Amino acid sequence: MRIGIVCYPTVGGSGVVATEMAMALAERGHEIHLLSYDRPSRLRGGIPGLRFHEVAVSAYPLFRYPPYDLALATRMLEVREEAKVDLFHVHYAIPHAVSAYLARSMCGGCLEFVTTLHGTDITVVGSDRSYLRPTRFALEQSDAVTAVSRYLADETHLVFGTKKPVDVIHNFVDTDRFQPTDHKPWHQRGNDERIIVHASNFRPVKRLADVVRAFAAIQRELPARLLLLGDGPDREHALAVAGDLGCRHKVEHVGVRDDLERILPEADLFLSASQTESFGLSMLEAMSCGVPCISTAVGGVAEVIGDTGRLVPFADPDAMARAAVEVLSDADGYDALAKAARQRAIEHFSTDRIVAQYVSVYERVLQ
Ligand code: GMT
Repeated sequence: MRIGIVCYPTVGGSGVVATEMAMALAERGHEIHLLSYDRPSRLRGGIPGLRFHEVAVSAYPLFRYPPYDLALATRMLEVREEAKVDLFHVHYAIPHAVSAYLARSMCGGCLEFVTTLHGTDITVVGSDRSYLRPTRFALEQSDAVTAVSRYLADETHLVFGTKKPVDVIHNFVDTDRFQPTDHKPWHQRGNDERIIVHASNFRPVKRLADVVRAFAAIQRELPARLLLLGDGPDREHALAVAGDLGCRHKVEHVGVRDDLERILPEADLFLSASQTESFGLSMLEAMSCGVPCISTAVGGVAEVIGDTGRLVPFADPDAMARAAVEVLSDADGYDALAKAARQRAIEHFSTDRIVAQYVSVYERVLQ
């Protein structure tokens, strides 16, 4: 198939999923055209059958907000004409699904498109009504809609009041790239300091300060160090909280890294304190490395970690700390969880399994 994939290029999960999809499809013999306003950070060069098309948005003094959605619709049409793509797959509804609808209307219905919902494209419109109507319209016009969790599919019906069928296709992980190394777990190391990790874009929804509060309580009970992977608006606040709680010297801000597969296997535990999380891709990457997760019980997280980690109430760092201390104090229980996490990633979320589900949606649309 010839497929156009549209995504955000940034470190956010939807861009990661779309880019990994593009590479996986190209490696399976499909011709892939990836469209975005910048080169996605996960995109590796030199993959035969995969081309990146930049969407340029011209600045003009009159435009306080340059109309990216129009530039994208135009670029989609150009790619359709040049490369004869069979269909477009847009990741994140706002504004990509609207641009796809516009491109299709401009060519008299010459193209099909599939929209994948990732999270805040639905949950944000629940609170910001200015995006609701065009997004609902574009979803209803999509040839197929998928969501990355059952939770998000249900939320879509609730927020939009639409009956549009939504296929649930979970996110996936490259279980060969993200795999355990010969790094030993805490109880087999000479130094029994537990390595705890968190990875995100440090936006308010991630509640980074709650991760730090939980860590502060953990390290009062056990020797531990916290690695913060990523960056974003809440970094300084969270580090200040670590200072206030007297554990700043045990918290390391590692920053944005593109070699997570090297760092995650060195961790003993992953913490997530999100307020909402439709899936939680970085938790899946940790699980694939054999790292158990403790997360707030929100959104679609239970669908990801199942019984291979622990879920705690939202905004309760003490409960998170208690769960972590329990997990990090029982060597046998810990090993069983780590093994189960890796096994779950392989059985339910492998690239082969999930990419095949998307391909069957494409085939259905193109019938
Ligand atoms: O909403 C965001 O945080 C951004 C969004 C994205 O596009 O990067 O993340 C969402 O999509 C990810 C990939 O499907 C999911 O793993 C995240 O759980 C989801 N984030 C939220 O729901 C908050």
